[in-house]
Amino acid sequence: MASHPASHSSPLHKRPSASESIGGAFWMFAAITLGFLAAAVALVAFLMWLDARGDNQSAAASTPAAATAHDHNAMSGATTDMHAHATAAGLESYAGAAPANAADLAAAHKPFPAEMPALQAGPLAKFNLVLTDRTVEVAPGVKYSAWAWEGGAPGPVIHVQQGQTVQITLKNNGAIPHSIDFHAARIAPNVAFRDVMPGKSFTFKFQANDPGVFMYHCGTKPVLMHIANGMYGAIVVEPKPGVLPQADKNYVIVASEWYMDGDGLKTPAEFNMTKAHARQPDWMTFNGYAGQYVTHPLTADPGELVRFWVVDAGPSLDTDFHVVGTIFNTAYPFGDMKPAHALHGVQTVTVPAGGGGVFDVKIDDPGLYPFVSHAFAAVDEGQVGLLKVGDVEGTMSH
Ligand SMILES: [Cu+2]
Repeated sequence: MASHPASHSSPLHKRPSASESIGGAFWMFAAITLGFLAAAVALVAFLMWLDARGDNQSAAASTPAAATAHDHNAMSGATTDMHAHATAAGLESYAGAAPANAADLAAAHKPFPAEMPALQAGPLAKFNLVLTDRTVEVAPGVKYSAWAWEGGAPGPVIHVQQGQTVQITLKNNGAIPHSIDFHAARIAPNVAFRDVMPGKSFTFKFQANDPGVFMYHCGTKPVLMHIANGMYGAIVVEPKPGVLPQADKNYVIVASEWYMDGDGLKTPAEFNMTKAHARQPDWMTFNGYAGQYVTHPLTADPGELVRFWVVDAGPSLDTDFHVVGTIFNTAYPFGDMKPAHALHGVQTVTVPAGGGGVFDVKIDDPGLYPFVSHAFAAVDEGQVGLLKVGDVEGTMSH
């Protein structure tokens, strides 16, 4: 794990402001969190930033996180400590579990593509979705025996334009019946969302008249288990042209929780219903893998309009979406895309389980801007990424 020269973190030093003076505690939390995620270089940047401020108190308090980042064995020790005080009947936490080579695994991980795919031309957009039982990774070295999609969890991002007819073909390659429920549809669920037997396919259509970003998921009972096992994804119904300002970058983020019966390091973990009912996840992720956009940041150029299309798949916890270092220029709470209903200049917006939200930011100063669920247990458990604005260094990917 290489350390990086001080100059790499210089964008973080720019323009000290009043907001930085109240941000010390926040950055301490962020540093600790990123340590668990083995985002060593981001940490180094944070620590250098703290050092540069001459804030001895903050720097001293961050030392354990720094040790964690530089010493894999120390990381394992921290994990053990975390377990010790998080044990209750049936609720032992595996949050933060990590193998010795977690940092290497995080760097080698191919991130889920957050970039919104292109539209299909014409009035009909067709999509093939394949459900399958497979092992996925939800954090570096942490395996989970999922009911998911060919590509893992979440399922592929579906992008259509308001007014298009959407044709979905669901193929069930899993071992038990599954189904698919599209929140973007106004359609009889007993017909369109019915169970599909193993080995069978089912096709249905709906017209995407309501713009926004919506969840799709398996709706077979117990739904809690089917969603928690990975059977969810996002569909973006883009408003008709001219309704929204043109975005330079469009990123789709699906938040979710993982409830595990083991740490997943040696053998894949499986679903734990007791924890799911208690709403005590082990990991919380953006696009299925803890901290993947810390090591592989999303990018934008300074001054570009970046639009986040966020779905919270749950199954049970909300996501409080926030971008550190900026303020939403425009927020479309709940995915209501009417410009007259939008909010401006707000800091954090809740995306409810089973709901969506759309967020525009425009950042002029180059730097690394974390995006998080600001319900901070979620950050510790993996709902954190970086938006890299401009040509700055200081990430794990280089
Ligand atoms: Cu299912």
